[in-house]
Amino acid sequence: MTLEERKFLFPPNFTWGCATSAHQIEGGNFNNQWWWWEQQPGKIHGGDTSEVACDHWNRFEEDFDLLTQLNVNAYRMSFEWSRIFPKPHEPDHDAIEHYHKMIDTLIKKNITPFVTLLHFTVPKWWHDEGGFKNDKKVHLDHFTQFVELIIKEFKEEVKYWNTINEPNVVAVIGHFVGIFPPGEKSFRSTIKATNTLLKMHTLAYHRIKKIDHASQVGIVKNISIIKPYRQESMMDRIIAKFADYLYNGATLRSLKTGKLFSSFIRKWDRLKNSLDFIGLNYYVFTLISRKFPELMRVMTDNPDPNKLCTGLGWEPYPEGILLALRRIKKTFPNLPIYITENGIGTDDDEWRQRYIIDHLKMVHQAIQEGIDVRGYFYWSLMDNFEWAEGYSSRFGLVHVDYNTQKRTMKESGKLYAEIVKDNGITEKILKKFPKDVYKPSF
Ligand code: IFM
Repeated sequence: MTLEERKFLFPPNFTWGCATSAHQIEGGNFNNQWWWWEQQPGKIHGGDTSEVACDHWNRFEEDFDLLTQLNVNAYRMSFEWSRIFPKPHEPDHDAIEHYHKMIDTLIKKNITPFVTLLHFTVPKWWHDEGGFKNDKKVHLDHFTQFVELIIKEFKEEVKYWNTINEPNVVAVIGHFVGIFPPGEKSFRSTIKATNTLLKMHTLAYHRIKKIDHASQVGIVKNISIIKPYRQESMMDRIIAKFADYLYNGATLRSLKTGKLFSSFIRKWDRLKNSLDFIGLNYYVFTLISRKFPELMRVMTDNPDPNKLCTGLGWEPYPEGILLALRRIKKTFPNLPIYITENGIGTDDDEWRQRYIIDHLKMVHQAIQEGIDVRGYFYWSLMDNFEWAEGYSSRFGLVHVDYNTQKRTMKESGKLYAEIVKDNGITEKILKKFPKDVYKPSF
């Protein structure tokens, strides 16, 4: 095949964007459960907090100019529930007004907003009422009230809604692995939280469609390629299967069948058919072993120094995004898919460039196979507060100096802008990055 032929062009009207979430960039979110979690010693790398984060709340105009420089036609962001309802039933109209200004700024720039309604954070008062382990109607009604208010406010401007970001991560990392709030290690709580999140998704989906039938509503699902650490160990193979079900399979199955997690008969009213599209967040593969105290690891315990391994220890696996897309297609043959996140947390910006190219090639292949991928959002627009990892891991296309809040476009940002402008990876880019570099360790 000649270089000329090896162009990876995407369909016309392909959605190109980048993604963020409110708590990770805005700063000043003191009314949610993450802020409470950050105050507890030892929970966040280096004792970092989200107090200022990227000060995006005050700098959004400057940040949205960066989107223009990146040539993107879409932007995925979240609205912070705890800003809008710092107290139950009492919306903060200034906060709503502020989000209006943000959305209007995007629209003036011809950038389509994709808004997430729940990206990990919930109001602290809601968390104190039992958070995701409480599925009583009166508790879930608070979320529905938030959703209803938001949709009524923004239905003219926002047509793409993500209900919940990564319900499996919220459930598993918060309730089974225990490094996100509420910090539990309980299988029972994990099941309960998964089911509550699925119920919240269902309630949100139908409420949005009732108010604005034309809007497109999806959920954002993180899929990791889960492998046994020791292929020869039957125990590792068994628990890898279990972990795959817990992390990947359970939510997909519930969304498809309408049956709640761990229930073979209990259907939740209207969960089935509650998607207009599905969002895929894909990053890495995960190794599972009885040897690991935490069971699941997104890293090798003895990384080969010749392999690419990020600051977080994550070892990229581009082919995994294709496998994840095929899995979604198999589960939901007719649903459009958006890649709502894909990215790498590293200070080595050349890796980021290779990561983007290698993953986009796989996305391109998926489209060739007939998988209906409508868009790709790089995570993240800029370096930000990476939850339990604090500021130690930089995912941005734009560098943020946390002392001065100065933003600087990285080389990867420039590359992404070129890819977006060309609607794909051209010969010129391929010449610069001629070969794939990642070979996974399993
Ligand atoms: O930063 C997170 C994001 O909030 C959810 N998906 C994974 C990203 C990288 O860890």
